[in-house]
Amino acid sequence: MLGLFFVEKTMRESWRWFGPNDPVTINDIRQTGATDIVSALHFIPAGEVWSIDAIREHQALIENAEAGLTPLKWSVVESIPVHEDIKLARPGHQMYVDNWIASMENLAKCGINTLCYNFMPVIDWTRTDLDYRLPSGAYALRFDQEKFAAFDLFILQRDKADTEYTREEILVAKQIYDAMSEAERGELTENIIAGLPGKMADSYSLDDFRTMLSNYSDVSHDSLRGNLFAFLSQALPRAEALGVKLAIHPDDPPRDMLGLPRIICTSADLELLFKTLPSPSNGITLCVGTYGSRPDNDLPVMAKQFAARIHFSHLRGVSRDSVEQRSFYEANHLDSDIDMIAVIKELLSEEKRRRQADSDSGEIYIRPDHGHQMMDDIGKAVNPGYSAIGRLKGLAEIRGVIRALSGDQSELVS
Ligand code: DNO
Repeated sequence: MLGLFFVEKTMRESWRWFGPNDPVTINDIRQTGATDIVSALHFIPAGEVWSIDAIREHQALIENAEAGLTPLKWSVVESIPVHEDIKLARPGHQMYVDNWIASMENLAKCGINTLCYNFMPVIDWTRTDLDYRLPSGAYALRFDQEKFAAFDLFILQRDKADTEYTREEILVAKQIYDAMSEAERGELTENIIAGLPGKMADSYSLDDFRTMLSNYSDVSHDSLRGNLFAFLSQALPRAEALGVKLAIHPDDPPRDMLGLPRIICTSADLELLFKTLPSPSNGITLCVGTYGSRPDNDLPVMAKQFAARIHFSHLRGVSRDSVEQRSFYEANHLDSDIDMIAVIKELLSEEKRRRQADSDSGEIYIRPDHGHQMMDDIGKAVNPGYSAIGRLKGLAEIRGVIRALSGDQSELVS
């Protein structure tokens, strides 16, 4: 009888921890049932080497549990920032490439082998609203294209921005801008250029921001892509030798913005990446919510197409506005525009395939990405998107799906 209830353990449940200042503590995370931690040395400025001592110290904070408590493991790094000079291939950038590789080597020496990173110029992920009220009374993150245009055109007043919007879009943006109070304009600016934890080390004033953007005025998609490939052609051979898996995170939202080229947004972008650099260490973070905020990305299809390249996955749902499809809010993990169950099915099939092939590419780390601010989360200081209860709800739902689908794995892998 007992055998009936035996379910093979699949997918590594991980949880992001921002370090000792994260209001969600390691002991809180332990209670969620997640087994693995996703973290980074956010206090080290972009471009500097992560020393073995600094890594070990952070690792001890995560892994040294009180006797009797379930241990947690720091398994995934998110992220070692890629210095802007590498993205721009500026003279002298080789030092930053060497430092990035040295950090990767030090992490590998400490047993941390899965590494998420991104190649977004200037800004990391971006939202316009950090407390968008849902009908349930909980709060979500939202990207509002019209508000974003109001920021770009009338607050930032970016050079040539008006050539990138239609007349109609400019009119709507102006109405939105006019209706905003000074405080609301300040908050929008803060949210876009200074606020989110993905770019903890970098926040800018409006002037610095304009300067940073102008560095890219002559950088085309092809040249940015060339710079990514040049960086990876140095990092990947070392990663392969060390058994490290690199997992590039998509550009969020996945399209050009603020006149910046963005190059990891679609299946075609990934096809080109792997055609150019087929190394088995060259992989992706399947950020379901990011890719899913474009209507032309079909997530279950992408999960299948790139299955062998997925080392890490952020599970999160988005609902796009019906008319302006570039605007979205972060919906419930299972109820959004994305068929999350179909995505999870693909990930489980891939894990099964790896087990059958006895492949060393191993299990896929997943984490509940972002969560609503709800119940006791409300009113607490949280890193936007990274509240405890909202994420726990997401994890619990995802865990249920995984468990249900894992019961009969014979149907997986078609
Ligand atoms: C947002 C995150 C991003 C991500 C980086 C990865 O919640 O998914 O900040 O950590 O872009 O490099």
